[in-house]
Amino acid sequence: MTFSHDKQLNEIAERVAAGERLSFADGVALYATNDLPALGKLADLVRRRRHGRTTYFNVNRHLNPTNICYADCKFCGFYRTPRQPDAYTHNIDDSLKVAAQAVAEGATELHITGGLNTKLPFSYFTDLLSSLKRQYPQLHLKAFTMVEFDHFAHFYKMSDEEVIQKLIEAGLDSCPGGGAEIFREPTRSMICAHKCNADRWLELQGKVHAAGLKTNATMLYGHIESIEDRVDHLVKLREQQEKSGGFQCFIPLAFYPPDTQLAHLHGPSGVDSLKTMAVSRLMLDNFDHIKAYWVMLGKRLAQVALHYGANDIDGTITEGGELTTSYSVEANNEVKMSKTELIGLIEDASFEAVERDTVYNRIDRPGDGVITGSGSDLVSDTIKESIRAL
Ligand code: V47
Repeated sequence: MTFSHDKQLNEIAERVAAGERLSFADGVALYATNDLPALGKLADLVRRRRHGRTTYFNVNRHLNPTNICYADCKFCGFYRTPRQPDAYTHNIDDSLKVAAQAVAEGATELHITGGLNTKLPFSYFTDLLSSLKRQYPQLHLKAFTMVEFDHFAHFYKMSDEEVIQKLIEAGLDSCPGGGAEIFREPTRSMICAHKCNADRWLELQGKVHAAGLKTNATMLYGHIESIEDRVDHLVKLREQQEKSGGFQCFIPLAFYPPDTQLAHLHGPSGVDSLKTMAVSRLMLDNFDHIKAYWVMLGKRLAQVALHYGANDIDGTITEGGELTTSYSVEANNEVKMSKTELIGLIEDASFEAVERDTVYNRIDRPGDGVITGSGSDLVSDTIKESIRAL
């Protein structure tokens, strides 16, 4: 029996089996296949070769210090102009309260990003980090996208290196992957004209990696971009990883249209999201981790995505308590999930749930019932054999 009825997918599968790097044309061909299960199987084999049955999750909390932003991105439902009634900027005490709640809920990480707010001095951000670090030294501070770094450098007239150094001195531990959107022009200018361009986003990533920090990368898909835009985005990330090597994780972000200037669009279908997860795993051969972000995918599709190349599942996970941040594709804008529910989703998909810290060290909490293990027994000797056996 052959791997797929899609001849081109079979050829690509052979090359994946041989450990060859896929080209831009291969990425486009992967998207074009109508054999979704075979595409998923191929991504799953690569995922299992790297991680076995392990699926990581992290107990974290998002903190958005301000929603005031001048960037006016067409896809964003979060930002406000300063005069809008629900515009806000947290003072440090407000942020410390969020951190206190996060710690009480067992979080090991705070994910901090916000709007480009020209009313704030740079010291607001360094004070925020240093206060959080002083009060909660156990919390990993994953903060600020490359778009925010670019804004800091221009607006506060500092070199990139100065910005990075001052934030690290204040307590910055790593950076999230936002602001990448879609790199290729003219799409990027059509959806986020006032954000830094792709070269700048990638240049800053290189500088942050050179300073010794790990970062993540994202891609916002399912709006006005083409398949070629997406594959170009993945190839650019792969090239940057070859140069600077500090990306730990890639997160494809499914566009959620309500309350945005693109609310007339539908967002990606389930099939499109699963294809995107699988193509990301196959193209990004130098990224260890591919994350399913359930807040945008929905819990059920995020669970299925674990069979399409994702080895990490993310979104605020809590032991309880009220959360009010952000918006979600889930019914009732549900942006939280208990640890028990998340572990259940992972195990129900036949994977092993492993709690991690931000930099992928395993966390074993006594008595929390997390089953750990490499799952290497389920990994075939070689991916080639697996494909041939099908
Ligand atoms: O850059 C904005 C995206 C990003 C919408 O690094 C939207 O671990 C969908 O980067 N529909 C910010 N997406 C979030 C982000 C992230 C999320 C989870 C984990 C990590 C990580 C990073 O959210 C933005 C943009 O691409 N976004 N608006 C929307 N309407």
